Amino acid sequence: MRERSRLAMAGFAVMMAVFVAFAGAGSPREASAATTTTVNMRNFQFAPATVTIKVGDTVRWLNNEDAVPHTATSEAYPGFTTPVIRAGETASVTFDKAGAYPYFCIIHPAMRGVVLVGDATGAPSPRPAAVAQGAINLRLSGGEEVPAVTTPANATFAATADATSLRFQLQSAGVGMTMAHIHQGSKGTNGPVVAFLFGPNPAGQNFFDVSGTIREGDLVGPLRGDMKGFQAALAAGNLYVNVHTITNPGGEVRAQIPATTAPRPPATGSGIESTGSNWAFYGLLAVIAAVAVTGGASAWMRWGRR
Ligand SMILES: [Cu+2]
Repeated sequence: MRERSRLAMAGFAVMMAVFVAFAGAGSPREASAATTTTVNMRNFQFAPATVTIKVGDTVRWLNNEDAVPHTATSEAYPGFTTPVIRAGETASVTFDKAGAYPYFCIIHPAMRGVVLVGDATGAPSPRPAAVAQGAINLRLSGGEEVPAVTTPANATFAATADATSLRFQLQSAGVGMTMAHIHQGSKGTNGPVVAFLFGPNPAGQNFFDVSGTIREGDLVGPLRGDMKGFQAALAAGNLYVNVHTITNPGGEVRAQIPATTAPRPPATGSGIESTGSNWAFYGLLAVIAAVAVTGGASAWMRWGRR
């Protein structure tokens, strides 16, 4: 009897051991246990730029810079965004749906990455083409809004005016951007729209890069069909560039076009002449980027002007 019960107990122990081992190795729950993958933000890059995870896994971004803040923000709106991650800090996002999630840093839009969840495939979106240099070169900020807006969103506006038109490129990064305009108004005041730069896209998007030419027929509002009035407002420093978002429909980032950058009569032999070729070059880059981005599974991307 004693021998028997010992054998029985040994047999039971072996069975339990086998069961536990099997359960540990083979149960679906154990196999799909959620994991966390770390992406470093370092030297203005996401490293690795591409991560592949399972549904339910988490990506944790770690800012390894000495001082520079970053975000990880999906190109699609609403998608996801981390808060601003300062040096030494982390932020995490858990992905509950399979798919490819291209993302970027709102503060440094050339930083590009992609999270592939499940069987999704893809690559980070191409970096945006550089912003052209014009006679007017502005960086938009929330601080210039009236009242001021606290936001990591930012935009870069370059333009060159002549007597009959204004050529521009506007590159903007923010959450849920719907429209961008030139408004009439002095610094510290809000005024009406006089020209469209981007949108309207009521659905919102988190990045856009548009370029175009505003001519007399494009002017609206109080300056409708009035290029002379537009030029006068430009010369007086009475125009500003404004990007609107779903969160801040009155404007998220803004920059006044200073009077000092108003168009001058074309000076012979001035450096301005050479900007023509730059515009053509950057325009081509922008078109290539646009085709690449819109062709690359980014159905949310819309273009306000052609
Ligand atoms: Cu950044």
